[in-house]
Amino acid sequence: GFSTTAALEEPITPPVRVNYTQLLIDGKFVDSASGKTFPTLDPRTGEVLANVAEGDAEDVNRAVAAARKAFDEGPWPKMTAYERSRVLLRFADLLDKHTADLAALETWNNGKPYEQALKIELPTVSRLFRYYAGWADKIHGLTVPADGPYHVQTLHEPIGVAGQIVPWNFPLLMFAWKVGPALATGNTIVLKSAEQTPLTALYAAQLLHEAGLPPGVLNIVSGYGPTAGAALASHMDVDKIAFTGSTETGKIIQELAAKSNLKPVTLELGGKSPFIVCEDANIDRAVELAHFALFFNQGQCCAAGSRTFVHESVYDEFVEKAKARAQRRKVGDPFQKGIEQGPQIDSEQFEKILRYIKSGIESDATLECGGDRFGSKGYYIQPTVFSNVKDDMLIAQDEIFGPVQTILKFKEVDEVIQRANATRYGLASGVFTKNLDTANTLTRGLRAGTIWVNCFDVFDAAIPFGGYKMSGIGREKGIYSLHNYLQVKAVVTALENPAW
Ligand code: TXE
Repeated sequence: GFSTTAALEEPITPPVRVNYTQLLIDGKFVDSASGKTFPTLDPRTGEVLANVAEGDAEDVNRAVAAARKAFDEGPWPKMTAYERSRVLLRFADLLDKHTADLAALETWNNGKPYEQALKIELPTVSRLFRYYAGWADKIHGLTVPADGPYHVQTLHEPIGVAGQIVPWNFPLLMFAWKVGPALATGNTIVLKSAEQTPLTALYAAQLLHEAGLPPGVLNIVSGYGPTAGAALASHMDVDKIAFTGSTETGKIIQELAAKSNLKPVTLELGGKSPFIVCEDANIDRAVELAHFALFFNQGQCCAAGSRTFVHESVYDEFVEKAKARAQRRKVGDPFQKGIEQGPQIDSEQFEKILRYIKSGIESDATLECGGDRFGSKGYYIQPTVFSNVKDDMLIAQDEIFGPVQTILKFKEVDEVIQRANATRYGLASGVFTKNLDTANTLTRGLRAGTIWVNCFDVFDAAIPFGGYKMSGIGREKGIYSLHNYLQVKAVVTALENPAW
């Protein structure tokens, strides 16, 4: 029951222009060494939005050299932590001032609803920088009571030049998760944005410089993974690499890090997160939350609740309501008011999702609604719901990364724990129950980095996030992320007078 809206055929002109398209190296916007550019697209139409400087190994070399110099010669790592925090706070204020333009550019380049970018994501980004500004001057080591006549202390020092590779699903938020803790701890950075969405990282980095960031501290190289990304991961002068993206690419990153200089690696990878609805749950709320857990951001969330397990006693009612909710989902031009779902990011993801939908239809799963593209232009997909999904079906195993909800049936709590854990992933889980004992059994039994109980996608800056198993290594956000960017130095000083 979908029809193409006029807005889909005639995209709304966004209230913003593309302001920066060059690489940002040593505080200056520059062309790539090769002079090459690549097109970045408007996912509403697939048309070219802007041509962006294409960085590769040589540009990564230039950027790393600038970051190295800024680290070794300062002032950034040697500045008082209070001064660093002031830069981050001024940046957060600038983000708030530019929030409408940044949100519009994010929507234009990514396809996410403008209201979502404006009201949810941008405030989360500036909040995160304020959170890490608060940490900057509260990082300190320990005095250690060792045996013998020694005074022992640990110094927590910045790790050096951080390489950061981010994906396209939340371009600014992923920029924030990476850049916030690395700057608060006094590191310098070379960040490679995703080739699909290079624009807002350049804009934000420019604002950081306006806030007083010294040149060379944050360098942005736009470009492709196998060229610019691989050069960064394998660079001998990069001291740490942080990556968010697919599990396949995460393996490559770790391999490149190992084969070069053994730089420590943090990885935030894919997921197939269970969303478990117990028999005592408030069904209407569970339906709404399960819908949000899967369909938010066009289904392009690493934490998406992409296996909806529903207790058999409420299964039929749940499926009926989940289908009705998906059919009510407002799909259309993301700049239009009230739109809940825009286009997928690009043709590759669009085709991938349609292939999974086809595989679901060809299996014994029941297609409740959706199942095809939406409209005839751009990368829009109908909100799709499958019921009667079995654990061994491809749609229940692989990360689809699109608006495709799969609903499975369960009977016992122990059984659902075992089935929920029977995946190579372990990123997040949702648990919906009013029974405290059931909730406790599930939160202890599920093997995942985050368990949301009677809520989902709560991404406060203070809450650590990351994966068990093949969903990743390490944690981002909160106090945990600071440690990704710190070295521990033990200083052992002999005491002259053993009596001390
Ligand atoms: O991811 P890639 P893609 C999942 C999701 C999606 C699938 C593929 O299932 O359908 O991954 O998406 C850079 N060396 N997620 O192809 O390739 C790349 O340029 C160094 C989950 O977009 O992992 C980009 O900046 N870097 C996810 C970043 O890696 C390389 C978010 C992510 O791209 C590289 C995105 C290489 N050899 C996709 N190859 C999440 N966890 O949220 C690519 N890159």
